[in-house]
Amino acid sequence: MTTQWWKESVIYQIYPRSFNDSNNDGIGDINGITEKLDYLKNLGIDVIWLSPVYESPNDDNGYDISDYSSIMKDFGTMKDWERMLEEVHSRGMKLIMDLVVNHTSDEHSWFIESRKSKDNPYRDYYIWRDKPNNWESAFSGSAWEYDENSEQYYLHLFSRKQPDLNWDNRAVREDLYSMIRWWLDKGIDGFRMDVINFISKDQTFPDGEIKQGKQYASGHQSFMNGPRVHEFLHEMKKQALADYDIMTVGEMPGVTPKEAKLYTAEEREELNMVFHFDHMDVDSGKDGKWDIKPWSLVELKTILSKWQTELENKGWNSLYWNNHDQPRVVSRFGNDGKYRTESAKMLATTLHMMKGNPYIYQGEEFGMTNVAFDSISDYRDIETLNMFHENITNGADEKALMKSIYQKSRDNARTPMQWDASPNAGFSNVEPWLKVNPNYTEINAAEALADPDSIYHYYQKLIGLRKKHPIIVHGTFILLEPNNEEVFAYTRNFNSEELLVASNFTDKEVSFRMPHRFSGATKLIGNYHDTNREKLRPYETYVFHADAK
Ligand code: TEU
Ligand code: CA
Repeated sequence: MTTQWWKESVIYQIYPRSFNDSNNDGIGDINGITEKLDYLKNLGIDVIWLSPVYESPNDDNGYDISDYSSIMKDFGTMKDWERMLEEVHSRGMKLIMDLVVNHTSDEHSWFIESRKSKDNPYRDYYIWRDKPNNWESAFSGSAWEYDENSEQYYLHLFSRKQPDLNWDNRAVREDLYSMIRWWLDKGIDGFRMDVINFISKDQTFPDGEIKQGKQYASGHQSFMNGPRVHEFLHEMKKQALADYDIMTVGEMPGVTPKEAKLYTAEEREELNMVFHFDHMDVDSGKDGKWDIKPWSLVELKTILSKWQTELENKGWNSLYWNNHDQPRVVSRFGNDGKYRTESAKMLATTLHMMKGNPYIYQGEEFGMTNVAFDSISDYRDIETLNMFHENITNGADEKALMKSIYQKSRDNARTPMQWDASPNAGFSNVEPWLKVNPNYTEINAAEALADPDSIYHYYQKLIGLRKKHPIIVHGTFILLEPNNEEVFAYTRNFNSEELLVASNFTDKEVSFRMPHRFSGATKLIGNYHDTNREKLRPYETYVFHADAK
């Protein structure tokens, strides 16, 4: 019998490598997470999403798994993991793990076998062809790698050390389902599923269309939301997930609201919710994420509003600004200088008052910002490094590349958690695997905990509101003033209650007249000042609650 306990939950994502280093080897670890569980409980977190901690050679920091049922040595032992789970549950919190089954590491035993020969029993666990097509890898270069030994090419949508599994092979699915049940039997509370809408490929592997000036094509139309993806997810639900009272969220680059309804409609028995990427592309030009363009609030709120209204009563949204792949939102859509605190609170309010589950990424709760390391040698992310070296080879200007990296590199999210103002931000006693953001002396958890007016305490209040007011979980969403380029305002309606949420996304005072029906409403949160209720200060935000009863 599965309930829907997760619908009211606030989820916190931990990127273990950068969270807390308990044994001073410069790398975050599981015992380091256990040390910080009270910090998360006090914030009001219900569910922890733990990025991969399985055995991995770390080509993509754990998203390249070489053994699904053992813990990466850098992170600790299975005993450490079991103790952490016990401590999470003893605090009334839940844990979901990261399920990375579109691909494995090339050091996984299945791939080691598969590449031995064309007639090896594991050959068809992966995707081998005599000739490559023209698809590009997400991490630069061709999506196919030639294997000298067995004289064929294998597909890797990500790094060449992340060969794609062949989900069209039932044996692969059966092995994965038993691994999933093995983890669920250990007592976890669900999964975040990595690029799970990529698992079904058009088996003819057609060439894509190569854009002007590019060497490769994107194969997106052949593997995003592919021909058998719903069949596979429904089968996974029935054969691996249905007996457990858990939550599932699918990470789905390129998913549309129409597709999302198919993935998350309860009666279809696939997933509970999905992460879409539409709002993460508003500052990307036609050449993708590194081709940065100015973003527009009207475009951002139109996208978020579309997802709110299209999934109403037909699916379920996950709400996020940040994760380990995205730059820090206070630098991206807020103001990480003069108005860092105000804009972080404004962004949090805008997101948390919408319908769906809000996700908080480590450090977001006290306004950690992007980083700008002097040299490319300070960066670690494979996506960033491959893009840099590929473009330098093609004669790109280093300064321009570094500017794109400062705004979009995934390492912006992966600098060590800033716990306090002590050396290495209290993350470790030694130089960490990735440098700490130098602003840790002013921006850290200790400082935020000590300041009642901090971003941290504001997040605590926001999460508290969700527990108190069912309208936040269940109310319908209506966007106000869709063409207002400065203010993102919307209402939520539930029975006789109504919420008004208004946020000034600019560093100027702007006019925004509160609808008259809220004149007698109660302010739930926000440092609102204007008694005439017609102006918003820079990055000011508020939530008013009207109850027609
Ligand atoms: O990311 C999927 C994905 O689409 C990424 O390529 C993301 O869009 C890109 O990095 C944004 O710059 C998942 C994981 O979240 C990511 O960390 C992994 O690198 C990737 O899959 C492969 O497992
Ligand atoms: Ca460590």
